[in-house]
Amino acid sequence: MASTFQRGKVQLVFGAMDVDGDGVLRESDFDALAGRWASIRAAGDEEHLMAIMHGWWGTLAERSRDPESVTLDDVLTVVDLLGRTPDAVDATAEAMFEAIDEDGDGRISPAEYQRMIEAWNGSPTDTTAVFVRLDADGDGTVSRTEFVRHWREFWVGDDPAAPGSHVFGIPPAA
Ligand SMILES: [Ca+2]
Ligand SMILES: [Ca+2]
Repeated sequence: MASTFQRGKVQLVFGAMDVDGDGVLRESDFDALAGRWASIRAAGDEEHLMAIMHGWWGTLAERSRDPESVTLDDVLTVVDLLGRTPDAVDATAEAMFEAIDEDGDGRISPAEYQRMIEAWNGSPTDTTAVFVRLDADGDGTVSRTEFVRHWREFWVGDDPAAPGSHVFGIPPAA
């Protein structure tokens, strides 16, 4: 079962994915999110991004009570399942890393990270402070290893102080 903090964390990302704001996730939300992200990217790889976002949608929809619309409780159920299958979490981390790393140099730059957050939030966001914490070794970029660790923390962990808890912004404290 998810703790209050975990629920708040997932609610934050759920709100970002619910682009039309009707309280459930539909395939159209993922199309809109991918479109919004593609439109501000330097990469110009809309198809690749669409494929990744549809992968996400598939993961959620196939475990949802109604495969056409996914509720917050459905997402929490998926998160619960992911917590018991570390390989599945790592697979989504790899896919997300590929999506964020627009220029494919194997590192997430501050600008790449900011574009991801702004696409997901749908508004300008100052990501400087969070990025510094995500860049654990302080080399100015988030490596694949750093990202996978944060991603695991975000979906499986329950520590409000962990940098990984802030991958999608600052969730409400427990
Ligand atoms: Ca990069
Ligand atoms: Ca780093």
